[in-house]
Amino acid sequence: MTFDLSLYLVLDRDLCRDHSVIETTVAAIRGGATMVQLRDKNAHTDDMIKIGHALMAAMAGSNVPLIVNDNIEVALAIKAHGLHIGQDDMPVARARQQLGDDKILGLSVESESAMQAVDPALVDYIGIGPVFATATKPGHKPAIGLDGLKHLVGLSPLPAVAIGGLKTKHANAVMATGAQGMAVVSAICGQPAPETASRTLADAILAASSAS
Ligand code: TZP
Ligand code: MG
Repeated sequence: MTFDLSLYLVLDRDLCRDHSVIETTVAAIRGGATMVQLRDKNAHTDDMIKIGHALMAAMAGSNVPLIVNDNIEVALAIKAHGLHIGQDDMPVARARQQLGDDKILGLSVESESAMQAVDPALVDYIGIGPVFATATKPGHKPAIGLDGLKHLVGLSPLPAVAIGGLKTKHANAVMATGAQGMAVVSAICGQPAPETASRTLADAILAASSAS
């Protein structure tokens, strides 16, 4: 499946609060989100499958892929478009084998050594971060900054999306590193108007990518 990393919404049920994850997703896609990730570090598999089915239904016909964070069982159960794993999750080769060749596999990379170990035959895209410190992911690895992002993007054998503390004001600097897009949680989840928040982000990213 083809995909566009420009504006990648990573869901957080706690941050979504007033808007459910479903409402937030539909609004974000209307505003221009190009990828969505179901990420819920507290939910049990059964719960995630329930939400995942509802998300797949809500996103049907949008052409926006739904990626499941870290839980292959959920990804397979809901026939998601892909899976995103971190360095401490299941091995990449096993993820690819269980997922099949037609699905999207994303991998988080936080260091040069991890980037050098990426097998581009197994993975489809790289998530790089955290660019800035963020309260959304407690205990995250040290922030790499825009210079760190540029360095890792330069070493990446695959299209890369930046994550961590990213807001509209960062679009020019992030896109100038060669990243294909920005992944955000709190810049959309929990915003009073998630559709407007997404549109503002998407417009800034588009403008920045045509400039660089
Ligand atoms: N991985 C690295 S930082 C992060 C994840 C999931 C959270 C990003 O959240 P926010 O609110 O966009 O800073
Ligand atoms: Mg993980």
